[in-house]
Amino acid sequence: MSQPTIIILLGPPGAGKGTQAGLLARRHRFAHISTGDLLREEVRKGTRVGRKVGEIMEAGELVPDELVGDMVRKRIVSGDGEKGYILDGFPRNLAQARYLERVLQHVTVVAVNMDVDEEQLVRRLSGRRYCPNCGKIYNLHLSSQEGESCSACGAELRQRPDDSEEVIAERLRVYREQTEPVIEFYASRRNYFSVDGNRGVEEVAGDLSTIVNQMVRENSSAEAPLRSR
Ligand code: B4P
Repeated sequence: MSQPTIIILLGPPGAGKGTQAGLLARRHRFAHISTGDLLREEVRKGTRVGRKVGEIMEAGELVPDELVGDMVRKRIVSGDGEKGYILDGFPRNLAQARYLERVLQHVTVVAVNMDVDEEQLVRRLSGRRYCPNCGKIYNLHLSSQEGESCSACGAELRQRPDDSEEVIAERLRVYREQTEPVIEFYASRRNYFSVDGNRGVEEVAGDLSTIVNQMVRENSSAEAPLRSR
């Protein structure tokens, strides 16, 4: 059996990482690991850690590296992604990138940066809504969206607390300061790609699928098992 491929989606908040990771995971039968979703689940459970995480996210800051790194490592070594994993939102700073490199050995890592203009990011984030009942994501600026209720279950849509104008500005500042250097980290390694994320969802998905197909093909002859430490 070939070893799993790890696809890392890089890009600023609102670049469409979550949207594209979901599509790619379904189309290519990869496991989708979204650190944002894992953290929001922790908040929803209302644990002590969850309450602390909630405060950090609502301020637009990054949650401590050890907590997020451990969540990702556990999920990868669980082995649920037979073909591979799509990492959405991780790594978000250089410490997380170095951690991932340390824990994953003999695994093909592919990093794809989704490049999107700032004006477009703010528009997307401020228009994002979610269904508190079934979790479906919407965007008020996408023409297919009508009204403010969920087309799947009818619940009233909500805005994430970190999608307010003030918090968006802080998240973009944190991105420029801490996450942008991660692009350089991967650009100097093998298997780095960049796609124009300003286009429509399907166009971007087409480019990403081409990359995934190419990398899975190249990786299919590898025999080494996934190793983590
Ligand atoms: P995340 O949940 O990762 O979310 P995001 O960066 O806001 O959005 P993403 O890029 O996934 O955009 P999406 O597809 O939803 O992070 C939230 C917070 O969690 C962080 O601020 C931080 O506090 C914490 N966190 C997460 N990971 C962490 C880590 N590793 N370390 C520390 N802290 C961490 O798209 C946005 C909107 O645009 C949607 O409404 C979508 O419908 C729309 N859209 C998508 N693609 C589009 C397109 N092509 N055209 C038009 N609209 C589009």
